Amino acid sequence: MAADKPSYYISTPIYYVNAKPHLGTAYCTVMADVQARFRRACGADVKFLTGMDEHGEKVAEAAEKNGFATPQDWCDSMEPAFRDLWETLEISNDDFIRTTQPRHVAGVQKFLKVLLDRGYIYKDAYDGWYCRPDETYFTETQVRHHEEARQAAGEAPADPEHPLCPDCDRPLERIKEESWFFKLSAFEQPLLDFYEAHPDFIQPETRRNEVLSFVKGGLKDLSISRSTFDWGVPFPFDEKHVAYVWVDALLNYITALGYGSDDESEFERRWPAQVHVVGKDIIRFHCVIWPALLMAAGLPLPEKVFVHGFLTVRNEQTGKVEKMSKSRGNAIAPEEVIDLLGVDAYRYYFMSDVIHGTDAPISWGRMRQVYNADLANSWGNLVSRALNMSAKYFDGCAPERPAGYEAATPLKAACEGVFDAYAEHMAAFNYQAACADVMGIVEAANLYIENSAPWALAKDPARADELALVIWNVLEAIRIAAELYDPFMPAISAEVRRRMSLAAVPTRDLKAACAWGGLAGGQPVEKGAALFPRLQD
Ligand code: ME8
Repeated sequence: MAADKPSYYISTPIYYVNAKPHLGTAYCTVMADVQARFRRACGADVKFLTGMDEHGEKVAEAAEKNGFATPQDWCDSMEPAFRDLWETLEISNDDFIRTTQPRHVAGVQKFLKVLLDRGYIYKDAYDGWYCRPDETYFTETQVRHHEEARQAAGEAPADPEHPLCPDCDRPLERIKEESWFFKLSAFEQPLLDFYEAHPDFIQPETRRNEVLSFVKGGLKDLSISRSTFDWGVPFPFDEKHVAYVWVDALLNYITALGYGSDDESEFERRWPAQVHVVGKDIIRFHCVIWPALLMAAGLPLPEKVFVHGFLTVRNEQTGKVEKMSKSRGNAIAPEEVIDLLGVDAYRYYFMSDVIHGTDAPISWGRMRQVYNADLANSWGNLVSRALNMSAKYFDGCAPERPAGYEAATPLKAACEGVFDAYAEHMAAFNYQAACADVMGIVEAANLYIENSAPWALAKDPARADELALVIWNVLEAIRIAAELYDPFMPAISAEVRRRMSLAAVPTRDLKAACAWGGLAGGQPVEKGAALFPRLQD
């Protein structure tokens, strides 16, 4: 750990253990991974956290239904599904937190004590609506408004005993039990003041507006304990109660840094997080409840919550576009897409073709199209042609960096300034634009090859210097593009560098690596097999 480098702490949601990861969960995890890799390439001391959310009534029920002796056994049996997929997808997380780990339980208990000592929790009776699949409480008013909206849209009235969830439209349950409450209502104004003072806290802007209007609508105190089951973190001062699963889960972001342990130095060094990456379904938890809990505990708030949209699929029966989710039974397994595209192209497709703030329909046709156009025909083809020509004309090597390498060429012009634009797009999670920046280099290189026709130059010994300049220019552009593509396609970039006898690992100083002239030349190069074999339509 290098204390002189700035810490960059980034997280994904911790996923529910009851369902295996699918394209949606993988989408969020890859998105955070790309950012983590980019920040490392820029020299930051990155901590990238993901994990599993293991407590709650649903988990205890699933364990029983699946014939496991304990909920813990059930959670343990699910861990490989997550860890293995993340490894396959080249997810570079530095830590993997599970909410059943002692380090997490200790942190949650400390936090609850802090809330009690600071006067922000109290015991009362809860009587209200609860969505079990979403683990979310709803007020009478929220439920009534939703029902009115449904009926206004011509839908049949719901069973009054089980009105429908305002978020997911599944039946709610009435819950009556003694509960600890968090004084969320005390944070309405402090939250509004915070959003105003930190306009970048919630991104994109549309999501920010959604949160603002929710908070302005008024906040009610939140039930944060359950006493009718025991699969959760016990309240240290009232063992009959376990922490509400969301309060438990949100705290993972600090317990993973050692909050509540004997050594809180990492917590002190890395908190607050630079960004939590989450889907739009859990925006209120991350942008309202989490900041309020932190304020109540006297802790700083994360710098940013980046909210992405959903991958969607069309329901063949109803014709409606739905969120892809395991519980709706419409989820596509990541393995299916990996079989078609391979891992790096999978990552590239979801990161370059989906605008990360909005919902995106998934289509196999579009995946093929993007793969063939961007990867097979443009990037892969460029690498093959260039390495092939270099090996052929320069005796298995790259030409030496020519004396006039600093002179203006179309390719040098195409590479200059790209880092700045790319870095800005990456930092804003605008991966589509960042990939387009790199594609600009790739296209310029393919065009430059066409226009300078190295195959013709190679026939004329008097033009050997010109040939060396052209091939060196193309290899230099490939070197730069491979570094810029590395966060998206780490294995392919590593393979390109290997074929060019360059460093095995990506750069830690991306800006410097993108400066024109870095390729010394003279080293062996290898054409190798096609990086992206063309897919049939
Ligand atoms: O909510 N498209 O866990 P979860 C895009 N345990 N992203 C999707 C998606 C889709 N169709 N479906 C899921 C939980 N996701 C809690 C989180 S954090 C303290 C606790 C992604 O397993 C998206 O990022 O339901 C969403 O927010 C997350 O998975 C929810 O995962």
